Amino acid sequence: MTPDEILKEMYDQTLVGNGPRVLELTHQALEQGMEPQSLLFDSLIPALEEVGARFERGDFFVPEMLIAGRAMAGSMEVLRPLLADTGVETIGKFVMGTVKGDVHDIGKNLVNIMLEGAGFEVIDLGVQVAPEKFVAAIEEHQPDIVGMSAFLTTTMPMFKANLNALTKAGLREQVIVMVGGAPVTQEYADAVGADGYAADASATVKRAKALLAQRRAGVPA
Ligand code: B1M
Repeated sequence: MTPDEILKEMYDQTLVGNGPRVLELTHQALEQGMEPQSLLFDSLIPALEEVGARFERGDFFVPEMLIAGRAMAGSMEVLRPLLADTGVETIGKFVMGTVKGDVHDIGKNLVNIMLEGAGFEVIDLGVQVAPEKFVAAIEEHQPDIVGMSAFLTTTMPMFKANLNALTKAGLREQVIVMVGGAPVTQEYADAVGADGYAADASATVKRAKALLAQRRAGVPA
């Protein structure tokens, strides 16, 4: 198969949630020397975007979203070490989690992979992370940055609840707070009082590095 044929079939098979075939194509693509980034950005992510569009139109339902998500996650397990293993020095510590009430984790996991690839040590708290769990993790790990993902308009308000919990615990000033997720915008991030927002995984890395450099230079975020 040519690289274009692989990307096309991987897209189609992710769309229908054929995990075993997506995994097979992932291995085949890598054996042929294709770039892991290309599999992600030219096939897997566009496929999930289409899944979302079909869900909105009522052509797909939750089970279809679930199996498509699983198909992508299976491939990401193979891609993870290739994307993250750049051998760079640790540049900072990042605590990351999806907010309470929200089970989406594919986007968060992709952000984690990119952060690790850029040299951040990432402590992943998983999904449905309650405010008190963010507080406990900051106390335990003393990260430079805490990252919160929300993928539903109904769970975005948890950012504010988390920030309030950090303030109450006396931790707000010691940690940079970044937020993100499909429905989140810069305006929303500003409104809840987060220090940083990014729209996708590579933008998160850029923004995290810039915020860290600012903080280390003594400039408030
Ligand atoms: Co759900 N879901 N889902 N879903 N799901 C969305 C998010 C939705 C947009 C679909 C749609 O309607 N078009 C919609 C939300 C609408 C809204 O509120 N605005 C939706 C809905 C409605 C729901 C349910 C409510 C459905 C239902 O039950 N009726 C339900 C909610 C469950 C819950 O959480 N309580 C639900 C459930 C699910 C599944 C479990 C079936 C599954 C999740 C599987 C999993 O994650 N393990 C699922 C899926 C797969 C999706 C879609 C199709 C794909 C999500 C995804 O992985 N995208 C999604 C549609 C879509 O996004 N187009 C949808 C690929 C991923 C790489 O992108 O997640 O955007 P993304 O992550 C990006 C950025 O957001 C950013 O970087 C990431 C990488 O580039 N980013 C950050 C993420 N975190 C960041 C943090 C940062 C910075 C950037 O700083 C800290």
